[in-house]
This record gives sequence, structure tokens and C-alpha cells, in this order.
Amino acid sequence: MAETWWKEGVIYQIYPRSFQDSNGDGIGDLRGIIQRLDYVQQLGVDIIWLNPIFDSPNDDNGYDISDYFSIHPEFGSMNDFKELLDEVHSRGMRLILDVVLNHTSDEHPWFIQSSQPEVNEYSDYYYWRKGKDGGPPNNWPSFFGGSAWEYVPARDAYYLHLFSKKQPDVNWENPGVRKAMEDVLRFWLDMGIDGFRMDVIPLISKRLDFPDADLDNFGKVIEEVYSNGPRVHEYIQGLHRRVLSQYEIFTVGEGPGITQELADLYVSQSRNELDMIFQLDHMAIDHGPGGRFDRQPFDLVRFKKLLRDWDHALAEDSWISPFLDNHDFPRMVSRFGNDRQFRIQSSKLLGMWILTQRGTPSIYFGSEIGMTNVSFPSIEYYRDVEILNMYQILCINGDLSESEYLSLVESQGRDNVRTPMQWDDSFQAGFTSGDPWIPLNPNFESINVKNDLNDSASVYKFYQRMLHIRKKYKTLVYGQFELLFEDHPKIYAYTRTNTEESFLILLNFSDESTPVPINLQGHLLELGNYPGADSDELQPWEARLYRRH
Ligand code: ISL
Ligand code: CA
Repeated sequence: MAETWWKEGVIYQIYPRSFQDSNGDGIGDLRGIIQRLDYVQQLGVDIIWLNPIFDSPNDDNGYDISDYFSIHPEFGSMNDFKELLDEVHSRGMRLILDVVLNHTSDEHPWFIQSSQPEVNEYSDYYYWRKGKDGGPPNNWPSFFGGSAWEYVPARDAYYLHLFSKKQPDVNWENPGVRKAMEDVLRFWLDMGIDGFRMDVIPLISKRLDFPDADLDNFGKVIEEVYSNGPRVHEYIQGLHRRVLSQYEIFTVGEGPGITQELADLYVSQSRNELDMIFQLDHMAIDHGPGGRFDRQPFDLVRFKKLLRDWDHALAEDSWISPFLDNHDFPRMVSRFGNDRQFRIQSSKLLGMWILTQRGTPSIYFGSEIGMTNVSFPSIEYYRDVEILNMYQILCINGDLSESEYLSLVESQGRDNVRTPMQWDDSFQAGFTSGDPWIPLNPNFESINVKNDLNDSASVYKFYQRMLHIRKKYKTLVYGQFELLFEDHPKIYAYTRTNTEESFLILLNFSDESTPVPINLQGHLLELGNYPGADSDELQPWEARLYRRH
């Protein structure tokens, strides 16, 4: 397997609106990130991923881009961006940007032109179709609820939007679109960035017969109808050949609908497409057929086997980026750990999981101090377009009460991970001197960076040690993965092995202590989350990393 910097690095994801505000307007910005770069560097990560920072009306916080070539003024200027890039590079780190090639904002000039009744260069830049039987062209639902089609009287036609109606899908069949998107990538690569996270990239090619979907299971709709369209590989290979291959960079594709069987087609190096994907199957582990607000119990055994199967399904020259949360999913300690009695232990355990996987781990800001989900008192506190749309559908027009809905949002909603970074216990947690765009999680008085930096047993210090260990042993990057005790209901155990050495990872995913199921002779404890523990009993949420030659 070829060794490269982007396989050996660790990604740190920053949600720019929520990291650090530098000018008191309540919105995190690029100068704020610059102020905090030493913090990020000292943690020990290598690659910073920023969620979209381009001009946008912010219907979906920047995933609705109205100008691909400019920085959103609320984040700063192009000079601020160049300074940030220099500062990242001078600290020996890299920077990747998040680019949305599947859709634009409805306020993008292309869409404004495209909506005009007169035929023009942009008329065909989006998917316009006539209605059927007085309704939309087919039954496709949007990711955020409601129909994926919106009627525009001026064209007497509907346009497709798989996300919000302010995010029309662009028509990649049009060579003008493909060329325009290549220009976008080239512009930022020429500025010296180190790669891209590509939003919903397997969605860019559509089934042009627009077949009705079977609405029983939204996950299947994504996989079988929206994703992996007929020309998707041709399009990605085109980007690779004409643009990406000319630079020393890497790409990570967000992979909704990419199955184990299809993954190699996107990420095997021999395919000349992407360098890695975020596979999302494990993020749906507690989703029912209706999606995230159709919550199901978490099943550890299914989780372990799913992730094992993903690892084994990938070809020798394929790669992924393991993660447990990001800006779209709840805080990992609240979802997979215990964010009350065992917040510190389980945050460390999950950190050990991420940093002992095969792949390029991705850490979402705040995980390194064990930030948790938030519980806001009413719907007015929420900002996310998905949460607000589903409120209309499930409460106002449906039969959930507000409190039933809020309880779903508290466990599944995206705003859980978008509250501001908790730097200290002062006013607004040190995030802003003004009014934050979304309220802070009130637990910032106890959970914050300042506390963690002053405590040698903190989650932050554990991440720092774990990152150091990951750097030291390439076996943790490249070594074979093998799952042990696959049916054990509490323990997640596995080995990472290459020719020189082997690691054993023991994680107790439960609130009860449990006997160690393996003979530990010849194993050296590298790191654990309980002081001095090397006994034959695993404490609640205990995590241990052993090495043996
Ligand atoms: O949340 C999901 C399922 O309920 C994910 O499938 C997610 O919505 C989907 O993968 C797309 O996410 C990406 O594109 C969206 C944007 O809102 C998300 O923030 C982004 O990560 C539209 O651009
Ligand atoms: Ca600001």
C-alpha cells in the first residue's frame, strides 16, 4: 500500500461560524480561527477542514453558495483567507476547503438567469421539468422534508432541489456546468490550499428518467435513486484528469449512498477519482426507515460488524476517513458514550476509537474536550433549516407535540454540534464579546478548553497523547484491522497489525465493569483512560491500547 502524508495525517474539522468570533458580531470568522491556530497545532492534528466559507445567503449555513470565488463577508476578506492559509502552512499543517458541486444557492447568478422565461446560456444549468397531473414531476422527497421540486411560474416548470428549495441541483449533463466547476476548483488550488472535502459528491449525476422512488425507506432512496447516478464516475474522473491530478493535494468525498460494494469505484487509487470518502452507514445506525427523526435503539454488535465489514470491503489501494460526528450529526459522546456520569471516560474511549482506525481520522471541533449535545427550552432557539422544516412537517402539520419533537431534536438534531466552541467559563465562553448566532451550551461553565488545559487527566490531554501515539506508530495508520469477540455485547475489541508489531484495543462500551476477555501476557499498555489500570476487569467506558512485538 502506498504511503502518503494524507493517509498519515489527522483531520480537525472547524465549523467556522462556531469556532471563534474576532469582531463581536456573534459569528465565528477567519481571524478568529487564526487566533486559535496555536491551540489546534498543540493538539497535534495535521489537516484543518473548514465547512464552506464562500458567499451565501446561509439558508443552509454556507452549503448554498452564491459565489464560489469570494469569501463570505461575515467570515472575513480574501486577505484574511490568505493570511489564514499562510499561518496554517507556517505551523506545518494543511488546509482543505469544503466545496459544494451538487447544488448552488437559488441566489447564485446562474440560477437567477436560469429562472428567466427567455432562453439563455444558463437555462439548462439546472434540472427543469414540467409538472405531472397538476403536481411535481415525480414523488422525490427532499433531504430536509417536503417535495424535492419547486414550481417557478415564469418558466412554468419545476426545478429539482434534493436539499432545501434554496439549493437547486445543478445539471452536470451540461458541459458548461462541468467547466465552471473545474474553474472553481482550480481557483482555490492555485491559491495553495491542500485539498477539498466534496459535499454529496455521489449525487452529481442524476437518473434522467426521474423514476418515482419507493418512499418506505429514505436510506434506500438515497442509495438507489439519488446517489451513484449513471455518469458519476465519468464526471469525477474528468475533475481528476483535468484539475485534481495537477496538484499535490487530496480529496475526501462525502459519501451518502455509497455502499461497501461501490466504495472502491470512488476511492481505489487506480480509478483516478477521489482519495478517500466519509462513509456514512454507521451514522444511520440508530435511524429507522424514516431517517434521523425515526430514532431506533443503538446496537453495539451491529455497529462493530458494520464497521468491520466496511474495512474488509475496501481494496488494498482504497482509503476512507473514519469519524463519529461532524456538523450533521449529534455529539459523539451524547450518541455513543454516556455524557452524564461517564462523560470524561467515554469521550476518551471514543477518541481512542477514532485514532486507532485504519483511515485518516477526522475529529470535529469540541470532541477533544468532550462537548455534549444541547437541550434548548423551545424551538425558537434552533437555527438549522432541517430542524425548522421538520418542525413544520412533524408538529405544525403532523401529530407530534412540541415536546415530543424537541426530544427528538435533542438527540438527533444538527444544532447539537453547532453551538459555539467552549473556550473558558467567562462571558459567552470566550467565543464572542457579542450575541452569538446560536446560544451556547450552558454547560460551558464546567466543560471548556481552559479547564482541560489545566488538568492532566482531561479529555484534551488524552487526545494529545493519543495523537502522539498515532504519529509514532505507522501500524496504527496502515496495519491490518481485525475485530475480536464480535458478538460481545459490551466490549469493542480489535487488533491493528503489520509485520513488525501489533496493537490490541479494548473498549468497554458500557456503564458496567466487565472482565477482560483475553490473556494480556506479552502486551504492553501504551495508554488507558483509567489511572494505572492494567487489571483483568474493564471499568465502565474503560479504554486501553496495548502494543506487542
Ligand atoms: O444528515 C444526513 C442524513 O440525514 C446526511 O445524509 C446529510 O444530510 C447528507 O449527507 C448531506 O450533507 C451535506 O450536504 C447538505 C448539507 O446540509 C450538509 O451539512 C452537508 O454535510 C447539503 O449541502
Ligand atoms: Ca465575527
